[in-house]
Amino acid sequence: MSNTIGVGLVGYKFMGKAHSNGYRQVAAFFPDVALRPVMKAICGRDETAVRAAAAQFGWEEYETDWKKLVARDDIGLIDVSTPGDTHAAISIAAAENGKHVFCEKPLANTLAEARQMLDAVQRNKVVGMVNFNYRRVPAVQLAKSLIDSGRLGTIYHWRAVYLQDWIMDPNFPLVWRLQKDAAGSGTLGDLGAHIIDLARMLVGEITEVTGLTETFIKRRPTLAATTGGLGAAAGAEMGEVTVDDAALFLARFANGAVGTFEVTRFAKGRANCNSFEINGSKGSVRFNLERMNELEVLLDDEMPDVAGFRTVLVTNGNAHKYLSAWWPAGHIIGWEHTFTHGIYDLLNGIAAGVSPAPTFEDGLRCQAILDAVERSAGSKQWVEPEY
Ligand code: SOE
Repeated sequence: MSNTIGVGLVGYKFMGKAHSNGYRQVAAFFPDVALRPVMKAICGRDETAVRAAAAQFGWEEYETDWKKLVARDDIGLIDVSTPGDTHAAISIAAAENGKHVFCEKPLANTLAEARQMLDAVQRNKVVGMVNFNYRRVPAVQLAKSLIDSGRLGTIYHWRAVYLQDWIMDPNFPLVWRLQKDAAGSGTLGDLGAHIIDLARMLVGEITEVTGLTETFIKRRPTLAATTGGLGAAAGAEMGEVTVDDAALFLARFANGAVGTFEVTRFAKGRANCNSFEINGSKGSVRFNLERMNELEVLLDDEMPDVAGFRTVLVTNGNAHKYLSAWWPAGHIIGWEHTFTHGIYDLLNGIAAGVSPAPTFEDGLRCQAILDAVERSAGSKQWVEPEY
């Protein structure tokens, strides 16, 4: 029987639900996990709603004040699943109280906040991990192992898009993700952060960027109510959209590769298309989250008459990290599993006293790139990230 750690989760909506599921599943499917999470308390300001969430997701108790949560003696890990404007305050307070921190992406709303957050976890010698969950899709891991073992050769191109369409209706209201004060930025931070993180993991560090951002619908009805997931009901007033609806940028990598990034919530028909292609001197890979158990692979070592992309079904049991924990080969997994994989690595990291990647340092580097893209969009120049 492994040791346990008390967990306190701030946020009970979309991400709170996804993270709760991860804590519930992890020890059942990964019995070797070094620390078993005890779901002590979930926290939110609306008492009726957070009480219902505690019961629904399986938390022992609830709190309505995160300051109380981060001070509790029975809690060793604070999970920050709130909008970006509270990431810094909660994470820093948690670290100052000696708690390990698991924070939703992007790490912060500004580069300055990200620096303070990294400093807080380092100074207090606690584990800090950012939930860039797509790192732990088995097909993405397969792409990484092909790159790391040299089978794609020298990497020349990174080409990534993250496309959604859930706010195309002009009557869709001003949810927090459309307000700069709450979210920091729009598609750039929400979706761009994911593909920046994947690019850093798969290709390497980014040295300069040039980009643009656009807001297609500048005024929307104010928010009357959230209705679950990303859904929301519109009120009667109108308000200003203060973030980007789309962002595009070019990048140069330290290793000589070049990349393109495009993110939007206005790609009609694309619900959650997080996709990249990588081209190397000896091969290429292509991934699309909408077919997340597959990786398209082309390798030079094929017979010329049958050479071409092949679609690899990434489900073969022990061959890939994480998969053997779930089901027999051929029984595919889904989006929610990526959260459990991250939580598994997080708990093992805490037991070993090591922050698993993506660390707060990774979160800071991603934030520096987001910041550089925004500066470049303003100046219409190439800009270097301020790491
Ligand atoms: C909404 O755009 C959203 O839920 C993001 O916030 C998530 O990070 C992404 O994984 C899916 O889309």
